[in-house]
Amino acid sequence: LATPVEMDTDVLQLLAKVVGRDDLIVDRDLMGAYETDATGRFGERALCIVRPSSSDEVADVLKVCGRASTRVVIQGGNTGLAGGGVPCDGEVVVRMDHLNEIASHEGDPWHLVAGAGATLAEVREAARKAGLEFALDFPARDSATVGGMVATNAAGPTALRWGPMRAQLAGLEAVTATGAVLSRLVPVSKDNAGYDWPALIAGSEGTLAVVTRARLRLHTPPAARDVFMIGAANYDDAVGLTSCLRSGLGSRLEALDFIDRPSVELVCATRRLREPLPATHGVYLVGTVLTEHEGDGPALELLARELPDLPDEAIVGAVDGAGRRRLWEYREAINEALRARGEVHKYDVSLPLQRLPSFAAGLTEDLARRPELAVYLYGHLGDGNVHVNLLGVTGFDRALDDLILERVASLGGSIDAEHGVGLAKRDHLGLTRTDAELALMRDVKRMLDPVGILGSGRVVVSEERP
Ligand code: 2HG
Ligand code: ZN
Repeated sequence: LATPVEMDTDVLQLLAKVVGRDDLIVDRDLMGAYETDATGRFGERALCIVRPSSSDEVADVLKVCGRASTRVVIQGGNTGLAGGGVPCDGEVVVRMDHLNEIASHEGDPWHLVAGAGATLAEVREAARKAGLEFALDFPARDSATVGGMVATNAAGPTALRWGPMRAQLAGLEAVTATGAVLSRLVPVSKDNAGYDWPALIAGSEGTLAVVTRARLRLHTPPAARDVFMIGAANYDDAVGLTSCLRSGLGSRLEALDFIDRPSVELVCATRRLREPLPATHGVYLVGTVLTEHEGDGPALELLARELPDLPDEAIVGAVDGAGRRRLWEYREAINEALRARGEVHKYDVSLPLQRLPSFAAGLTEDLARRPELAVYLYGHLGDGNVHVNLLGVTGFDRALDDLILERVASLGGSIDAEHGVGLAKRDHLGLTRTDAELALMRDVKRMLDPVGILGSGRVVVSEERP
């Protein structure tokens, strides 16, 4: 019988044959960059890093690993926050950066086909060059990749108007754990022939198949995009304003995020920014309004009409590029400002909008018993999506996870909104999924990945686990 070391040597040799020596990294120093994620909380020692250059090479990598029962984790831009894209001990990390081709004019002018390794910024730029737009955008745009975005069903502020990554998919190519290349990239917009497997792979966080290419929908750029910031006294007022804005602006409201007072203070201090509004407020709303056609009328005037009782000093608007960026900076700069202060403990959750005030109040009450923690709340208000960020937590804290996620579940929310379950929340999946749903997920996982090599232990834990 081969010893584990001999088996690993065999696997490494076979992988080198598939991807070529230059795209197999085994040097411990070079591997370090791929072994931890952006939170610094997840990641262990990898067996090696491989960088395939085609879907067929991905398939061959998986076949080699499957035969040896060697586990694999798929990594895009490594911007994940839930531990879904970094290795557990001894896993092969499959980096997708070589599959970064972007092709426009692929049979439908309102689509482009992007390789899994293309970044969000590259997709946005390719769309712009075609005179069109890709709907999603968020701060990790220069690193986050198409494959990772499909795998996590990524979203961000503009998902309010356009839906998350799954809604941007007009087609997908993916490789199953057993090495079958599944391709549905034909340029048709309506296709109901059989089960919608691309929709299943989107959001499966690298546990069912490896995304290799995606056909993405584009849209015509709006005539104008205006940005506003509104100060609200508290979460009740913020929710009231959200309802007014959503019903008054309809599909013209592209994004509506919120920032709590501590996050505004943090960003102002870190970036040396002025207060965004003349007075201070408990909660800040920042949003984007579209003018789709020239004749639609100025967006900020429409907005002011919807909110006649709002005092002038509680709202500012921006219609030029620099002004728009300045207002969104208060929101986009929070993650980096937090990271500069130390290890950040994150929960990405969603709540029915009306329950958001109870959630925030309950959290304050719960965390009053943990005065060493600093709490920052922000997120995508229109979608009821809250990013709970905590400074002062050391390592893993199961009691804290339970406290926060059980509160979310008790209010009818979801323990995961857009970042993924990964390793971070796999043990809490049952809080907002029934036993029957979990059993279905395990069945699907077993069927698509019978040996259990793909992203093993993430998202849904097999029953055998103690
Ligand atoms: C955002 O909305 C991202 O900025 C990251 O989803 C949020 O780091 C976070 O908690
Ligand atoms: Zn977000």
